[in-house]
Order: sequence, then C-alpha cells, then structure tokens
Amino acid sequence: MQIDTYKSGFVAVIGRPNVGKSTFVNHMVGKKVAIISNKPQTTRNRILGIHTTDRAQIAFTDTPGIHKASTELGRRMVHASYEATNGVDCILFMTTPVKEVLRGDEIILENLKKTKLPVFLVINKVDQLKRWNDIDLTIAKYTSLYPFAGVYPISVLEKKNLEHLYEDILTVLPFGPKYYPDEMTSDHSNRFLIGEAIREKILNLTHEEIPHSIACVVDDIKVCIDNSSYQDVYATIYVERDSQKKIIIGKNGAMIKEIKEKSIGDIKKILGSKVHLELWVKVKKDWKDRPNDLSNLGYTIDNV
Ligand SMILES: Nc1nc2c(ncn2[C@@H]2O[C@H](COP(=O)(O)OP(=O)(O)O)[C@@H](O)[C@H]2O)c(=O)[nH]1
Ligand SMILES: [Mg+2]
Repeated sequence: MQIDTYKSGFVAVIGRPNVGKSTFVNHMVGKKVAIISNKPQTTRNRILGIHTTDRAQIAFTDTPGIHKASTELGRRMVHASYEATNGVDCILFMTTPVKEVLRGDEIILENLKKTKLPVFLVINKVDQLKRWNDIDLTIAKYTSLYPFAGVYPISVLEKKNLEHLYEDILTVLPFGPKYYPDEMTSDHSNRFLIGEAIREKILNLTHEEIPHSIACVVDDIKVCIDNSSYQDVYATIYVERDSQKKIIIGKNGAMIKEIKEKSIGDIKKILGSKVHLELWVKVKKDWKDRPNDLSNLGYTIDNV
C-alpha cells in the first residue's frame, strides 16, 4: 500500500426505499453485507459495507430508505438515513428512471441543499428502460432541481456503467490510510448479520403486512457440544400478532421449515462452519411503536 497515492474515505448511499441501494453496496463490497428484497423498507439499520483494494478503501454507508414514516420504527429509519450523511466525503443520491421527479425524492433533495459535499446523481435500474433516450428526461428533471457533482445512469444487476461511477468516487476521496483491516467487510456483528439473513428469507417468502411486522434476534451462538465442527444458532422471530405467528409457522410447520432451510446456507457463509439452527416465533404486540421494544430488538436511535 502506497500511502501517498492510496485513497480512503466514506460514502453515504441514500434514496427512496427499493431503488437498489443495498444491492449496490453489496456489489461494491463483493460480499453480502445488506439484505435485499423487492419489499420497501427492507433495510432498517445503517450498515457499513467496506470495499478494499490495492488502490483504495471505501466505506459505503447503506441506509434505510427515506420515506413518509408512520411508525416509530419508520421515524428512526429516516433519522438514520439523514444521519449517515454526516462525516462522509461524498453522497450518492440513488433513484430510478422516472419521467417526473418523485415527491419523495424532492424532499430528500431539499434536505441535501444544506450540505457542501459533492452529491452524485445515480440513476439505477437503467436495464428497465424501454428506450435508452428516455434517460435524458430523468436527467433533465433531476439536474434542474439540484446541482449534482456528476450524473451516472447505471444498472447494478447488469453491471452497467459502474466503473465510471467508481472512478469518479475515487477522485473526490482524500488520500489516506486504510481505516479498517483488509478482511473486514461490515461493521456489524455475526449476530446481526445472521438475524438479517433470516429476516431476508421471511421477506421473500411472505406478503402484505408480514414483512413489516417481523424482527429477528439471535439469542445465542455456540459450538455444538456433540460435534465441534458445528455451531448451534438460536434465534427468535418476533411478530406483532397471533395471526402472524400462525403464518410464519405455516401448515404443519411448513413455512418455518422453509425459512430455516433457506437461512442455513447464508449462516454457514457468515460463520464459516456447519450450522444447526433453532428458530422460535414469539408475539410482541405493536413492537414497532414501543421505544423500549425497538431498542431491545436492536433498533436504537443511534444504531438504526
Ligand atoms: N432491474 C433491476 N433491479 C434492481 C437493480 N438493482 C437492484 N434491483 C432490485 O431492486 C429491488 C430492491 O433492491 P434493494 O437493494 O433491496 O433496494 P434498497 O431498498 O434501495 O436497498 C430488489 O428486488 C433488487 O433485486 C438493477 O440494477 N436493475
Ligand atoms: Mg436496502
């Protein structure tokens, strides 16, 4: 590592829910540090995803989407998204190809007017454009609202135009040392990552209000007494109502079995060992609006 040419810094990724922020951060890190689903508000906490190469180390902050919050959890998530822009070197404002600036985006951009940092306009999901030229309209509308430092139509899924964005991020980062060890890819514990992996499976297997009503907590991880090549993981899925508990368990336990089977692959990767997983489902009424419950479930004001 050559100190005088090495670049290192912090980049916040903000935007509406579901535009692809977590997909982007995972891609840059080269590893899954944030879960993904097509449900809005998948990401609930601020998550650092660390990208390290011979040229640079970039700590990307993935954020919950900024949206009109109707619960205390939602308000904490929006707060976390704005907080994430403090102390960074540059902000990626992510949106998708739309014909008019969306109201949600207008509000975010209004809030960004206070910052002196370079803000890049990143328009993700260009693979969904019917005609490439339609992107010009999106660019014109958004750039008329905000003095962006650069404009990047990209597709994370199809890996389109990502190098250009990457190179421009490097130009605005300062020269500096590595702040994190090479092997570190996230600032969250294995417990957190495992809880998130289980929550992701539930998000992808359930519908309507269930995805928004669950929280997953890992209660314990320990080496299996009978076979030390295994680790035993004990986790609890919290729901808001009895009817939701029934759905998560499923007919004859079919749903909880599927959640378990789908989660084990990810947990093996996180822990680097074989895994036994024990899942419980508990009802915690209205936890999303109870400050104490939220904090106990890991959604503290500082952490979210
Ligand atoms: N078509 C398309 N879909 C994408 C792209 N990037 C992400 N997605 C999808 O958009 C959805 C939301 O992604 P996610 O990263 O969770 O969005 P976030 O809420 O902004 O973090 C998921 O279904 C992703 O697979 C892309 O470049 N093209
Ligand atoms: Mg996300």
